[in-house]
Formats: sequence, C-alpha cells, structure tokens
Amino acid sequence: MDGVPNLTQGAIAPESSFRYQFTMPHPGTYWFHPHVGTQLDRGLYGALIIDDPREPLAYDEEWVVVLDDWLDGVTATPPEVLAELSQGMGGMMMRMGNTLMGAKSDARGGDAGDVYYPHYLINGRPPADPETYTSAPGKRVRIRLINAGSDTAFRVALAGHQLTVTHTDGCPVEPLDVDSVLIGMGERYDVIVTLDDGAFAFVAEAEGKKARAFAVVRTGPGATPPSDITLPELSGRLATADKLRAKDDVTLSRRKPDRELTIRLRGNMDRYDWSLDNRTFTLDKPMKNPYPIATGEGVRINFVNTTQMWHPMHLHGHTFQHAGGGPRKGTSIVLPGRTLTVDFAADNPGRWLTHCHNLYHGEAGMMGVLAYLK
Ligand SMILES: [Cu+2]
Repeated sequence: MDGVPNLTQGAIAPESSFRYQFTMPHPGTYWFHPHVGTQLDRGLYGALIIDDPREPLAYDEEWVVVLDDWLDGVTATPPEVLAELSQGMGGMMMRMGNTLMGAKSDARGGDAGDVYYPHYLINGRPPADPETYTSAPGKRVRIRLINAGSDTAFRVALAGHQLTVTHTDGCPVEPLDVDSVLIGMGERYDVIVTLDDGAFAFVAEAEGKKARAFAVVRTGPGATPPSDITLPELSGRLATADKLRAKDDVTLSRRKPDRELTIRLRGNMDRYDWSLDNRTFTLDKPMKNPYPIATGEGVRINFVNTTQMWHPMHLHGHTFQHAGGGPRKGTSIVLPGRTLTVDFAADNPGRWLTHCHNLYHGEAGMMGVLAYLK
C-alpha cells in the first residue's frame, strides 16, 4: 500500500494512527506525503533518505535540500486556490487573485505555473532568513535535492561551483558535470560538489516565476551574499532528465514491450480541465476506468502532451526508464507538445496511480490508475 485512499488503503482518519512496515529495497533520496486533497501544499511531507550499506560514492558529508512553494496562511489556503483555479480563467500575463497567468518558462516552454506563491523556501526558510550550510574548503558534499513544491519547478545552482549529478529519484546515473539542475515537482536529484573557500549563494530559481529560494554555503570568512545576487551558473550547462543515462545496474533489459500504452495529457489553464485521455477521474471512484497491465510484462508508456504546459508525470509502485537508455526515474517532466516514452517492468501486482505531480493538476483530474489484470 502506498497511501492512496480508496485505491490501496483507507485514508488515516483524524486522530487515529496507521503503522507502515516495509523493507527498503533501494538506497537513495526519497520523500513521503499524503494523497488526500491539497494537504501536500500545506507542508505535510518529509524527506526519506535511505543509506546504502555499501555506498559506492566517495563524499565527506551530505546536505538534504527540500524546496517548496508556500502560500498557506499568507495569501490563501490551498483549498481556496484549487476552488479559484477550478472556476477557470482566460487572460493575459498577470496575477488574478492567487492565479498566475502567462508565466513563461524558458527551459520548459509554455506556461511555467498556474499559482501565485508569496514565498519560495529552502528547508522551510525564506530568502530573508536563509539556512546557512557550514563546512570547510575542499569538502566533497552530496546535496540531496527534493522538490516538494506543488506548482513550481526550480533551477538550482551554487555560486562559483560545478555540480556533478549522480542520481535522480533515488536511481544512479552516469555522472554528469553541470552548472545548474532543473527539478520538477516530485523529482529528486543528487549532486556532488567540492566546496571552495568563502561564502556562496545557493539559489533555487522558481522557473518562469521571477522569484527564488535562497540559502548560504559557508566554508570561511567573507560577506554573506545577497539573496538577489546574479548567478551565471543559472544560465550555464543545465541538467535535465533527457541528458542523463542510467547506470548499468538500474538499466532495464532491452526487449520489445509486451504492452504499449499511449496516455494523452489533456486540458488547459482557462478551463482547468486537466485529465489523462479526457477521462474524468476522482479518488472517490478511482477504479472507474483503469489502464490494464499484467504481471511479468514489459510495459511501455507514451505520455503524449497535447497541452500548452509541462507536466511532471509520476508512476506509483514502480520506477520507469526513459526509452533508449535514459535515466531510471519515478517522476519525469513531459514538455508541451512533446511525447515522453518510458518503459517499466510490471513486477508489483496491484492498483497504482499515475498522475501529474502538479498538485492542482492532479486534483483537477490529471490522474489515472494502472491496474494489474487478475
Ligand atoms: Cu500537470
């Protein structure tokens, strides 16, 4: 069970408890959150870091960096935002209430996000009161990036440093040296950095929203950099999932898929009618119209994005691999007008959600179920 109400278990009732007991088959950077309404955007989540008893990477220390977009109790509540979005709006580039119109993303293409957030946070802190990560020159640090946001992709960089990407969504990739990393909602990236001497800005730019989250990395004396500092790294070599290759030990065996599903991402901002294949979906009746799969199959999914916006598509119960030797992942961005093809091994019988990890898209209906045939 994975916490999805009416699909794998009942929701945990108010003032009651539920004990999950499970073994951890894979080390890596994970997180957990509820699947009930808009609770995720109220901060109900946590990081889950699984150490590897035979860790192959060499590093001195690690820093868990949780990114979030925050509005609850400041400009609105998440249910109010969902209600406002659901009314649908047409418009130009402006903020209308809590709805963001016309925010454009360079790297993603199309609309950057739907929701206006007053704050962007690193480990729960805004740029005016940043976290300081203190270390020493020459230390090799494994930074575990988690995007716990609901409607925001972040472009992450550390001033004056190169980042080496080693994992995404818990799975190892061939190391890639970059200047910045783009991380969608639900995604994780692990990067290794060798620290220089001084005080450095650590920036997570809210992609297309003209705002940022900010922290400081300090290894020596020097003035604390201002939060609005310009970072050339943010426009340098950018890591995106399509540039990564899976390590051999997580590469799926190559074979012709036994089953191929084509799932069309549908909907638009004006009508706020996000869906998979125009199927209406609610978690009250999740088994209304599932996609069938069967145990033992190699399954291929073509996520066809017919919309004007990017969507971080997530599959429960499995990790997939980008076709053609790309990264093994749990959540991947599908760009507007593009198709993302992924493969996975159907080795975990049950009923599993696949959905957009934009919380408001998911709640509007951009969800579906992959159900194993009996
Ligand atoms: Cu979406």
